[in-house]
Amino acid sequence: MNGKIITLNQFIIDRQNEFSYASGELSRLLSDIGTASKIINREVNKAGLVNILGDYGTINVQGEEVKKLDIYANEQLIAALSSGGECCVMGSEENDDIIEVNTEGVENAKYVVLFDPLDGSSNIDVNASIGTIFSIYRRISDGPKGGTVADCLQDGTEQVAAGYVIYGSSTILVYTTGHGVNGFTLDPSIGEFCLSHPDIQTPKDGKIYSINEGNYADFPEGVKQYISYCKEKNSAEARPYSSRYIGSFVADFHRNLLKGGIFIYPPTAKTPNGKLRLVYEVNPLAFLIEQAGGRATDGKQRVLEISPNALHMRVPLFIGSENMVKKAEAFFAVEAEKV
Ligand code: P6P
Repeated sequence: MNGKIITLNQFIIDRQNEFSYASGELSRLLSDIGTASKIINREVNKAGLVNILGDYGTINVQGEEVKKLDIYANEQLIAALSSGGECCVMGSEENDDIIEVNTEGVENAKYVVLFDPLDGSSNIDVNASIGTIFSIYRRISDGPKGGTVADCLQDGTEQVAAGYVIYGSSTILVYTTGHGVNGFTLDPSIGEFCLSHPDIQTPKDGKIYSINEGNYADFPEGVKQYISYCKEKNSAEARPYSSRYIGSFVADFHRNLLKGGIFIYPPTAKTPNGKLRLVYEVNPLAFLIEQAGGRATDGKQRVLEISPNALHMRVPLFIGSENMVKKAEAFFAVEAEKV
């Protein structure tokens, strides 16, 4: 990159001719998400110091204890997206129902944003990486009021943009508008996300598998057999692979995106449809991994082609390096046929 600093906002503007539909509005929307994530980052970095740790005391729609940072991150994103004027409706992991936006007096807001404001929040208190995930669609409902549930339940193939922010040893924003995947590292000294990972392509093969083996007893037989395959000694095929599982989807995804690997959250007795949510966790990262040359399925079909039937719908997930996901699907399919 010949040492020239390219900020996120410069990059968005330079590339906005890539999307024909309301390009200026989408640029502003992406920039607003970048700004909100800088504010979230500031609080995440202070979490150990400021009394915002600990459980907020409420239980969210997922039945999980809500940490104060979840609420804070949710509020920051809702505020940024509500005031920007580009968004007509939102969906959040933290809100049971859609969040309508008052679009009266606003040139009809053209976009829909779904997000998980702070994924992996159980890791907040132990200083492990956590992340924000977002997914952007065109509005399909007619104005003039705010958007509808139908706007929020479009197939993943309809996404116009998607990305995540990982709050880790550094804070990195990774996004796509369907023309490749690019990553930007926050430089705190200038308060800007700067292009650091241009045109990310994920390796077709990898040596890392990410799955919570604590649920092994409940896994489908095909998944158990794939795990055994990962553990087998076969030096010609660089096996056994390494097991890496942080318990924070964005962190596990980001490592596998850059190094190659597979992340699996299969059906279990406790989560018969898997744990991860299709609309605001799986679809955005599936859009990214396909743009980076990888693959994302529920073990059978592309997750981007699964039609959401509810805002918090869960799906099983196999995501990562194309050849690894295909191998896992083969084991999964053989055993599924026997059932
Ligand atoms: P388990 C965090 O709560 C999360 O939604 C993802 O970030 C993470 O990958 C997954 O759950 C971890 O779930 O059941 O392995 O603890």
